[in-house]
Amino acid sequence: MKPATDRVDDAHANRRSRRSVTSMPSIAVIMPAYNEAGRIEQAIRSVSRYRSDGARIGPVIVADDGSTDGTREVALAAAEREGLAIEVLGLPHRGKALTIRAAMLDVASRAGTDYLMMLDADDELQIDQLDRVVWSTDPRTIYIGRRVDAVDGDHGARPTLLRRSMSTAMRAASRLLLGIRYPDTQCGFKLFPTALVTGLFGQQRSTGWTFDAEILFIADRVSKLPIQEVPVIWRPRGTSRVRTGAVIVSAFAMFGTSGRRFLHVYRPVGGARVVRPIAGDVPAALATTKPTPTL
Ligand SMILES: Nc1nc2c(ncn2[C@@H]2O[C@H](COP(=O)(O)OP(=O)(O)OP(=O)(O)O)[C@@H](O)[C@H]2O)c(=O)[nH]1
Ligand SMILES: [Mg+2]
Repeated sequence: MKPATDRVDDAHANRRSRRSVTSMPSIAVIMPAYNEAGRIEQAIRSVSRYRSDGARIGPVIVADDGSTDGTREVALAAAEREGLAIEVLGLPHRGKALTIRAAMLDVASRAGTDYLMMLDADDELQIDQLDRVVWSTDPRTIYIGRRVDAVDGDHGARPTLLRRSMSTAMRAASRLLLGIRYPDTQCGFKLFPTALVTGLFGQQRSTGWTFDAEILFIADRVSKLPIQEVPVIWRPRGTSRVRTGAVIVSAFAMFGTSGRRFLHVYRPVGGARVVRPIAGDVPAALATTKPTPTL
């Protein structure tokens, strides 16, 4: 049996050769970061290396909402060392959900890329796993990471029993209250077509842990947008900062989303009709989709 390092190298090489035959869209990366001085350097390095490898990545934006541990300085220094241009947004401290929302809306209005990627700044979900995406010809497709134990010869860590139980509860709640069936709604590895970001995140009302589920609900159940899951490996780096208590409190917010669901508050984004591409189809231009509602 090959040593673990060789298996990891083989997995990277396999993914790289796959990328050369698929057409990757251009992607702006938004990394939410709060007190990530200890982990963000490695995340910046991974993004930079992937970009130098030929991936269509950039701009790279760190969405910091008031870190007190020098995250901003560490990120800028790491980017300079790597020769990667990054922008650090200094947002008021309002937590991950509202920081992501603010950054997505801001960057969507000026990025000029096909996609906005939301990527955790702790390098636990490495960006080169974008090579696993089978890019659709439908430009409205949303891609969401789904953490798995192993894929393509790559092996990840198994979350603790507590985290698995929390994910199970989250899965059940999203299915019962929102009617969505994605097993890993919380994965910090997601891509949204830039043209749809304002319509989706502009309708986000969740301020806590369940915001991903709200966005997926608007995309899936309200807007019937195509959503593709991407198997990704998760490699923990340090202790998780997700607190059970905060998750339980924030889970109640899903009742709010569910209430808005039944009051028909959410509006479809990007045209409510699903167009399934067939072989030889010319990809539909985003400009031809219905205008997205603004609230
Ligand atoms: N801007 C901002 N980013 C945050 C905040 N809380 C978490 N993040 C970022 O979100 C990403 C994921 O963090 P968390 O979901 O809190 O959890 P984690 O400790 O990585 O937990 P795991 O799910 O176990 O990996 C990291 O890049 C964090 O820095 C916040 O309040 N503001
Ligand atoms: Mg993490």
